[in-house]
Amino acid sequence: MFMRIDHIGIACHDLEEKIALFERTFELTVVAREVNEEQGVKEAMLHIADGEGGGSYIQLLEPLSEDSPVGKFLARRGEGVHHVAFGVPDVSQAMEKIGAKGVRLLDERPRHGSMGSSIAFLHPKDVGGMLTELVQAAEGR
Ligand code: CMX
Ligand code: CO
Repeated sequence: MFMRIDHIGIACHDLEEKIALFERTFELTVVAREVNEEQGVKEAMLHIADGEGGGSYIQLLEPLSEDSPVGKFLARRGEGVHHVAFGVPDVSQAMEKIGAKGVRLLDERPRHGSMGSSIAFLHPKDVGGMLTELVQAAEGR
């Protein structure tokens, strides 16, 4: 069902500072910057590799407010890995399949993700404590 790891989401207080750190340390390149009001984040995607079905990235996330998912995470746990996103060919189909196994879906329907993708989240408590995102990349990416 999963094609690949699409991205690892990392929560941070200062997006510009962490972009500079990841560029300097791993020689990665920022390929997209976005504000996603619905998800409550300002974010940057840093490209790692291309593969069958799409690329893989590091997603750096700065919260837009303290009561957003990433804002709450930072207050409780501090900076670090926030979620893992799996690339799937069809996000609605993956939601249906995984939901039928008793895993709680945090989204009733797919939402807008980075770079034109469609995304949905699974409850971390139902998948071993790892907040999990399903990503269907935009056509042609
Ligand atoms: N990873 C692992 N566990 C997490 C977690 C995370 N990122 N966030 C919360 N949890 C845990 C909490 O520690 C808590 O555990 P305990 O009960 O043992 O303390 C439990 O989940 C429930 O937490 P909560 O108090 O209900 O936490 P929130 O109200 O913050 O909700 C969650 C958590 C996952 C439902 C919410 O963050 C959510 O809906 N996330 C999906 C959307 C999102 O994260 N968007 C930002 C990224 C956007 C993008 O990638 O594009
Ligand atoms: Co993500």
